[in-house]
Amino acid sequence: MLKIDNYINGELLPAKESQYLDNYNPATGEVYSQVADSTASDLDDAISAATEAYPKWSRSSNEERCALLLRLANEVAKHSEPLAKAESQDTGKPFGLAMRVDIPRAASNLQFFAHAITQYSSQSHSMGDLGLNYTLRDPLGTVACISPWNLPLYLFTWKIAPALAAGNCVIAKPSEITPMTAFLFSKICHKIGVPKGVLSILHGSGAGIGAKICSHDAVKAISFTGGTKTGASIASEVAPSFKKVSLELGGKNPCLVFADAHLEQVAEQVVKAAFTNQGQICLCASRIYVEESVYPEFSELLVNKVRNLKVGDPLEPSMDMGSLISSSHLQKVQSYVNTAIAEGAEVLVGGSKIELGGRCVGGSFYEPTILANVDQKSCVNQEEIFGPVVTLQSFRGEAEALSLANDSKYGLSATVWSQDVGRCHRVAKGLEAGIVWVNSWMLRDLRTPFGGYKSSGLGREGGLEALNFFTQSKNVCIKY
Ligand code: TXE
Repeated sequence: MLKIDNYINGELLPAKESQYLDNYNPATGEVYSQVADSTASDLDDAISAATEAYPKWSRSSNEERCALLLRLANEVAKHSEPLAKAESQDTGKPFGLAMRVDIPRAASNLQFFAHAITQYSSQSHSMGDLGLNYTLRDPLGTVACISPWNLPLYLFTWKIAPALAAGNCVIAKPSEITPMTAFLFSKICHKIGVPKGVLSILHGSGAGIGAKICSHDAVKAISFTGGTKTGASIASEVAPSFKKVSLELGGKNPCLVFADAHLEQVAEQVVKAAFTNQGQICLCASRIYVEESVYPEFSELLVNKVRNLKVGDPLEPSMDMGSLISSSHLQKVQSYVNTAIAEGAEVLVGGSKIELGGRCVGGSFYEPTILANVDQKSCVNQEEIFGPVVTLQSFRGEAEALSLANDSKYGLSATVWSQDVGRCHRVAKGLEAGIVWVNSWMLRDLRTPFGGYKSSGLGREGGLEALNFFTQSKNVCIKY
């Protein structure tokens, strides 16, 4: 059976203590590979390699780092098909989605920061005849990039690219649930000759090697994406060490549909926003609020479109949705639906596991689900389900729409659908969310700051914010 090894000091190496975890294909329920469960001794080797590589790498030119990242981007693009297949096998998402979104975005993450670093500038402040100040931005040293299972290579490169571009050495840990694309990426790094020690990819459990990476003295910053609980535990663990921490956490994202929206088109878009990747994207819309006057019409439109979604074998090109990430995650999703029903909610569509035959007989497939009459304060409306389950309710006027949308401990993203320009600006201003889409969803400009309000995270990724996170500034003041 294929073993997914670590990438340390430019080499693909087995876990030193030969510990491996089973790696499942969630669409079939079968173990299809084994992933290294790294220990402290693997980490020591990665840290030593990074420490040795840092002096030369941190002094390399922006142009050198740009060229390396562009070579990585080109190789990722050239290997889109095997990477997309691996992504689909690891996550259960449709192969077509990985080909259309995940892998191209992984390549564009690398490209974006390759170019961004060549335009990265700092400031100077003149004090007239008295003197001059100028700001230098230096890399931090060895940094940690820890990514989750839902968009494996997409979020892995989203962190690694700016960290490397800024001149840091990186220790990256992908989710132990979806390690395959990171493994194939490490083979690409080996092939193109990423300088030894500049990037290490350590596999293994979060509570195990993940925690060890974060708490290691040599690690100067942590860029983390994952659950809010995990983010909180990492932040509390490392607080005494004054490491920089960026946390991209969960969301419970509202979607506001006003009466003047083009309801047919918006219903189409809301289905995408709610059920892409089986609803396992932190930016997915999970609370749909519809202006009362059009609630009956819109809910019928939405239910009919969701009924037509095809759920099945992720390798089938015609599939809209594949498998959830695991059977335990499916049980978590089902538990929320059961709670909603017990509280008196109405299941407008979905609500059950899908049993498939053939190679997917052991898979974790779940019906896209819309729940109505869910109390605003119910855990179903307040907690992140992270699956293909949305709630649907009406509102009267902008004030109530905002009050409902903002009634959450999360504040990651929000979507607003209306043809009234003034209203769109007013509502966007009033939403407590780090990312607001108006008449669109997931339209991304990588230059923009990315991150959440409230319990959705700490810090910002994307664009210059990411380069600022992975550098430290020094102000030099010279008296004439
Ligand atoms: O995240 P975890 P998981 C949410 C979503 C999901 C929940 C858990 O609700 O159900 O988080 O998902 C590593 N020190 N999101 O299990 O456990 C772990 O190995 C260091 C939203 O994926 O937080 C993995 O690599 N590392 C999110 C990564 O952290 C630790 C996307 C994420 O694992 C660690 C994914 C520790 N103590 C899930 N514990 C988003 N915002 O997109 C775990 N890890």
